[in-house]
Amino acid sequence: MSILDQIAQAVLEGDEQTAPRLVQQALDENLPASQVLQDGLLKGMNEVGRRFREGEYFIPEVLVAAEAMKAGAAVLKPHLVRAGVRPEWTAVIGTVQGDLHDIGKNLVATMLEGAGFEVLDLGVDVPPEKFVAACRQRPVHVVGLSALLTTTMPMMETTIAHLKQSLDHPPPVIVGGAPVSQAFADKIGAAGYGPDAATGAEVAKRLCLAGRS
Ligand code: B1M
Repeated sequence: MSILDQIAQAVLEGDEQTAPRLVQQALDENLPASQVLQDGLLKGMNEVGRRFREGEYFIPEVLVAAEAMKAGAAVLKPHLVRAGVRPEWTAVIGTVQGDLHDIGKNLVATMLEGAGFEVLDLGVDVPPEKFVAACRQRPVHVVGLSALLTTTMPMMETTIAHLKQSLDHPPPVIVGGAPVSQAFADKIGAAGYGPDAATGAEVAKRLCLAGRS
């Protein structure tokens, strides 16, 4: 079994010790961090999702898999974030109210740091008022909203509306998460959409550059 398949397997088995050790081994073997993420950790997590959907896995298995994925991602993080980049912009990010999924959001935060952002991560289950309060505390250049449940997607629209109503200069909002699409982003008045973490960070950077010119 290749090292990447072993990493995916460690996530599937929820092995919080083995996943980070194998990630380190893959990096030591000079595999690119993005490939370790995509073909190792995320491959395992996608299979977890399939098994959950098919009723082969239940919440306890999904939770331990999520912990193994997080432990592996923590080893990858410094390799995904370019060293020595001074933050040029500030991003506020969070998973919207009612939603507790944070793995994708954490990856987006990591990619934003790599793209030159200082990131204020508000965590999960974040009410609209908390996003507004964070934007009042300091100059914020972009807000990122994540949602993994079809039932919490409408909270993205509520949050955007709240930001627009409450702030004189609301920052642009980017949205993402498995059930979110470009069409949905357009419909709710988001400035951008990221189908994955890397694209999300690119879109955020593009919006900031456009705002500067
Ligand atoms: Co949940 N869950 N879950 N879950 N869970 C899903 C999302 C689900 C699709 C599983 C399924 O049925 N197949 C399903 C949602 C169905 C739907 O609404 N259509 C589901 C459900 C139903 C639930 C519960 C309701 C289950 C229950 O209690 N009956 C419950 C809800 C709790 C709540 O939030 N209130 C629940 C709970 C949980 C756990 C707590 C057990 C755990 C979360 C642990 C954690 O996050 N700390 C969990 C997990 C792990 C999953 C799956 C298996 C994996 C999600 C994940 O982390 N994927 C998931 C099935 C699946 O997606 N395959 C599932 C990996 C992650 C890297 O991908 O988050 O999509 P993702 O992020 C990607 C992109 O979407 C994008 O970038 C990331 C990397 O490329 N992205 C952005 C994400 N946010 C972005 C923001 C951006 C830009 C890009 O800009 C700001």
